Amino acid sequence: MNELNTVIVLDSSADTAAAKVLPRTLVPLKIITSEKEYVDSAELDVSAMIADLRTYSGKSSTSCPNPREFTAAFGEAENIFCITITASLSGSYNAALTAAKEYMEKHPERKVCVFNSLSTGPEILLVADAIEKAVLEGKSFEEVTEMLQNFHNKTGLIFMLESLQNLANNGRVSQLAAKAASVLGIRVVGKASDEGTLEQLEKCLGGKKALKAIVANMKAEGYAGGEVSIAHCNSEEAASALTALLKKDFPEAKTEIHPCGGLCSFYAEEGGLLVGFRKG
Ligand code: X90
Repeated sequence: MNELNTVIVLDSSADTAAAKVLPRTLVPLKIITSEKEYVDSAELDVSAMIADLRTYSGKSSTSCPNPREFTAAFGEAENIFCITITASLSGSYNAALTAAKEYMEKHPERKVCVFNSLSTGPEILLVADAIEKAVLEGKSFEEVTEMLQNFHNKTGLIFMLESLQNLANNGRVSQLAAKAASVLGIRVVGKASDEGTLEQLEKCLGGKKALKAIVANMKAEGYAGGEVSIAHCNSEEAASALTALLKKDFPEAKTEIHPCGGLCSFYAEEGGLLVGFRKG
C-alpha cells in the first residue's frame, strides 16, 4: 500500500493526533453544558473546560461525531484506517461505519477500515502506532486489517478514577457504582472489558494504593515490560508516580505521558488516569 495516500483517522477520544509519520486527524466529539458547547478539537483549551466544569453543577452531556464529520476527515485519502471509541458506549463507531460505506460507494477504488477499539484514549494510540508501523513495513491494506482483528489480545486499558459522576449521569455506569466511588479518598481501578464497557476491579483508599493496584492489574492482564501510554486529567504527578512504579519492575519499559483531551477529561474527571499498555 502506498504510504503517501494513507491516513489514520481517530475520534477525539484518542486525546491527541500528534502526527508521527503518517498523517493523523482527530474527529471531535462534543461536550455540552447548558452554558457552552466544547468542541474537542486540538484548539480546545482543556484546562479552561476543566475549570468551568469544576464550578458547574447543571446538566452536561456529550455527543459523537456525525458521518459527515468523518467523511471530511477522510479527505481524498486512498487508504484510511479509522479507530473509534468503544461502540458499547458511543455512537461514534456507527457514524464512522456509515461514512466509510458512503465513501467507498463514491470511490470504489479507495479503502476504509473502521475499527471499534472497545476502549478509548491511550489504547487507541497504541493501536494507531501499530497500524503505522505495519504500513511503513510495507504490509498490504488487507494484512493490516487482518492484524487488527486480533489486536485486542495484545493491548489493554486500565483506569483509575476519583469520580464516576459524569459517567453515571450519562448512563455509562450505574448510579450505584458512582455512589460507591464518591466516598472521599476512594479511587476506583478498573479496566476496559472485552465487551468495551467499564469493569470495576478494585476500590482503593488513597492514591498510592490505587497506583499499586494499577500495576498489579496490568501484570495480571499480561503486562511484561512493553509500551505504556498514560493519559491523565490534571494529574500529571500521579502519572509520573505510576511511571516510576512501573520502571521499578520493568526498567526497560517504554512509557509516555500526555494530558487527556476534552472527551476523556469530561468522563475521567480530575485525578483520573487512563493507562494503555501492550500485553506480553
Ligand atoms: O458518544 C458520546 O457522547 C461519547 C460517550 C463516551 C462515554 C465513555 C467515555 C469514557 C472515557 C473513562 C474511563 C475509561 C473507560 C474505558 C471504557 C472502555 C474515559
